[in-house]
Amino acid sequence: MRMKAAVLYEPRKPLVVEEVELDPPRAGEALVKMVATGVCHSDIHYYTGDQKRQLPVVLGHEGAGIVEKVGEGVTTVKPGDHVVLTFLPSCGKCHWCHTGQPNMCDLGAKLRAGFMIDGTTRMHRAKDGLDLHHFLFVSTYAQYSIVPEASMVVVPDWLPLERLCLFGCGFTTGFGAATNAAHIRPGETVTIVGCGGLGLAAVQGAKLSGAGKIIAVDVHEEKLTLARKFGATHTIVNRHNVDEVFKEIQEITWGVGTDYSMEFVGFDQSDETLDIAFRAIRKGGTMLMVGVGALSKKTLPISPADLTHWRKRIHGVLFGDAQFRTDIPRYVDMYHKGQINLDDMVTQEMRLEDINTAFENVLAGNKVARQVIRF
Ligand code: CXF
Ligand code: ZN
Repeated sequence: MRMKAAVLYEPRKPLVVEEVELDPPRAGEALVKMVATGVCHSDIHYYTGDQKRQLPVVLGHEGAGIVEKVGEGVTTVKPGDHVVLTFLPSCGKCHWCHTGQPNMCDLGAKLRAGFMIDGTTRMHRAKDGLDLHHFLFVSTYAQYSIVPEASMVVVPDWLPLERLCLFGCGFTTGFGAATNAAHIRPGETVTIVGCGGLGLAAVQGAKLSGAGKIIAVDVHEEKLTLARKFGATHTIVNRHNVDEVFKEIQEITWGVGTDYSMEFVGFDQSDETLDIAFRAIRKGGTMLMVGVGALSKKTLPISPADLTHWRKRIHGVLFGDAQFRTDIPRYVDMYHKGQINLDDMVTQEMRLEDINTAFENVLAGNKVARQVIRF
């Protein structure tokens, strides 16, 4: 079938929205009509070329849509089902899925190649048949996508997919970092560095967990205004002076530091943002590294002696350490009840044709929490 997709041919060159031929779903796959996709900041690593992928590629990994057709052997989704596409697959069969770590599923090893699980592509440029690569098995910057059963979670059909799509990556990552990985208890304190889509979801998770102090740090005042709306009790503008930020955190916590810090800065991650997160925590506190920084960066600005002397912990968190097959339906229910606010996280809605503007907005940093493309 023919559809439109946004294709990245070269790093930093505008994506081309063009006609693409899509093959039918094979065994274990489904054809999904995309209804909405969030523009997650992680795509920018591939756009800038900091992280390499096979090109040309159809990016996008925070989508939701409706199943139109299923391939052989598919049993957990059927035509008509509304689904959230998850940026990580979970086969339900491997060691990791069986030990409560679906974010570590063995299928993840096949994501980097840019093909479907069987090592082939379903997407070809319409005008000449040129093969296109998939992204994280979901390629959501397209009107339709072939998606493995392992990367779909069925959701109710009466809630807007323009909001539920955020559960496919950003919301689950940030909210899960606060509630699964940190497991914040009532009265505990947290510093959140970076208040984009993930950081704001973490603020919501911290608030719902009953955190005593939620200190949000960002370079952009607009994002701190949003953070306060979602429940931050204190906000600090990072004016690129770590000592100043540290001093403010010390004052807010009466010289103790926070129980947790979480770093969500992503492609702008730097020694500065990591240093803030490390210094923010108290003796024995835990720093969670959630945002994915540049692959080229190989060092942390942290003195091993300080780590030991202060008995601090550093913990990597992937996809919010979520049990996403059961957590996403739980979050859907919380959204339905008004406990989770997705509506105010979406600061712009756009069309697929606006994808390059959306990327520019992400790079500008101050303009958005989450942009959603509606098909
Ligand atoms: C990222 C993790 C690294 C690959 C791309 C997606 N996660 C969320 O944005
Ligand atoms: Zn993402």
